[in-house]
Amino acid sequence: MLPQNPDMFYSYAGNSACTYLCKSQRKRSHSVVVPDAGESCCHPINTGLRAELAGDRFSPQKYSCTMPLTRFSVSLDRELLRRFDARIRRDRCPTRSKAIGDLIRAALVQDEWRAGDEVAGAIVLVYDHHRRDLLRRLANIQHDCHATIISTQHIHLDHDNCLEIIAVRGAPAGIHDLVKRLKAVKGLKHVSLAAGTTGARLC
Ligand code: NI
Repeated sequence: MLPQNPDMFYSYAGNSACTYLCKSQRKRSHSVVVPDAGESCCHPINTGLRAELAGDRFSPQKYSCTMPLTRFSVSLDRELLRRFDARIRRDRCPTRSKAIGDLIRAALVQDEWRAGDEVAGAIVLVYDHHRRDLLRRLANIQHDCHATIISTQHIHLDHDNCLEIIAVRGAPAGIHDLVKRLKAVKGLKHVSLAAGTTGARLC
């Protein structure tokens, strides 16, 4: 079965080629690019596609999921493992393997930022739009950094307060520079950066 409400299905082939398949496209033509037999795929959607399309023009073998997994044993302090398991339960993480994989990916994303690779993320601002000159200053900074900014979303939280989410992509230095310039603006109640990734180097 396919997931209940997927806006977009994700198919992964090899290390670099990603194919996005909209639900509507699938219904129209099934014209999807799928991993060739033997290539890696790492998303559960492939299982769904396999079932969905098995009776159609694609053979199930074309979707065979051959993402290599490696088992390894880890020795940990008992108390450390107990706390880790408690955290997994609290976060409703289904398995230790997933939890460890998430930690590794988070560390690799930090490496991307340190190494100066292309990264992506979001800057969150909260401010009172009545503050004198504030909107003009924010607009000037964002225009100066337009190459880094993908989009900006503005939400009117209440009569006074605004939430602004600035999606960014590019070199970490450029993003940090933008954050510093925003933090220097007087009148902002909150500035934070969610340091994410383009996902291109992760699986
Ligand atoms: Ni507003």
